[in-house]
Amino acid sequence: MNNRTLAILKPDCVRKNLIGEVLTKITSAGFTIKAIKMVRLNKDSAGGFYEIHRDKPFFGSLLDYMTSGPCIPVVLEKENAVNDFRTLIGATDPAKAADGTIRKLFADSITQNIIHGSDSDENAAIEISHFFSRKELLENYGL
Ligand code: IDP
Ligand code: MG
Repeated sequence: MNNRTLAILKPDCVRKNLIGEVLTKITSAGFTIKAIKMVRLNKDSAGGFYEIHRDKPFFGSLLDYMTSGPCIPVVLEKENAVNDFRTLIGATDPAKAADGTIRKLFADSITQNIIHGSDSDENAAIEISHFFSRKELLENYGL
């Protein structure tokens, strides 16, 4: 499926009361919200999600951040969803993100950078299943 990606409105996005503004940026850019909920990650689930970064020096602070409060996983649909969404959110480090991107507009630091976006179609499918079971996608969201 090349038309879906997983976004996460990260805990700083929720804390800063930016849920509405960020979702408006996303839908204004042509994405459709297909599934959404608020969840609190624990260290195990956040560690599983970011398994690829386990050996990085920032892994501990990444887990502290991602478990610091509720976050909002969102399944988004659009043609070329993965690449277009990465463009919309901007570079990992907000200081390096292009003008008008979500991270440039709203993020404070390279760790607390407001939002996640999948980096490939394969990872989008894996990441969607991290938050939404097949049964849930079918029964709650008609996906
Ligand atoms: P991405 O979110 O733009 O795909 P990744 O390299 O996959 O960036 O890193 C995952 C998350 O880990 C980032 O969004 C950010 O929250 C955090 N992170 C990445 N690189 C650094 C770093 O160099 N220092 C601190 N935190 C980082
Ligand atoms: Mg990444």
